[in-house]
Amino acid sequence: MKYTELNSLDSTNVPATTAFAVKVNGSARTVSTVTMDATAHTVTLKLASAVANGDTVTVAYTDPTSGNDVHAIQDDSGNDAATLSVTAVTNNTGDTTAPVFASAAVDGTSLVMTYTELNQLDATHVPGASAFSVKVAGVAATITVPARVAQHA
Ligand SMILES: [Ca+2]
Ligand SMILES: [Ca+2]
Repeated sequence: MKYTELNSLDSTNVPATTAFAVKVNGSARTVSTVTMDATAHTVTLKLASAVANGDTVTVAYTDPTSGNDVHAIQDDSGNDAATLSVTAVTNNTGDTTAPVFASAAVDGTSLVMTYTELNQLDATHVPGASAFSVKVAGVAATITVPARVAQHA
């Protein structure tokens, strides 16, 4: 979370972990620690368990009271940041799950192999035709066109 502030954020009197509500795919995820980088104006929440690639993540923050609190997201002068309602979080967690072969079908000269994959397949770095071996009625067939990767359905 990044805040705009002319001065430094107060990295000493940080809010309690319970002031934050993080949800992963709609389920609450425990916040273990809260740290603040005074000059970068960032509040970093460490989560009890890791978020996976493709998960939908939201964050919310509740200012402890409407008055001036000792422990809050605040600047060096003690001015508290406002309550933040449920806000979408950009998920930068990398994809470490490989595509899995699902099925193959042929229609005339087009042989289509379908893979299951949460994200898009890489249509730029495709394998060469030599990576494939196709037999028709037990006889090796020539693959004349480079393999083409299309978006999965
Ligand atoms: Ca307050
Ligand atoms: Ca304050």
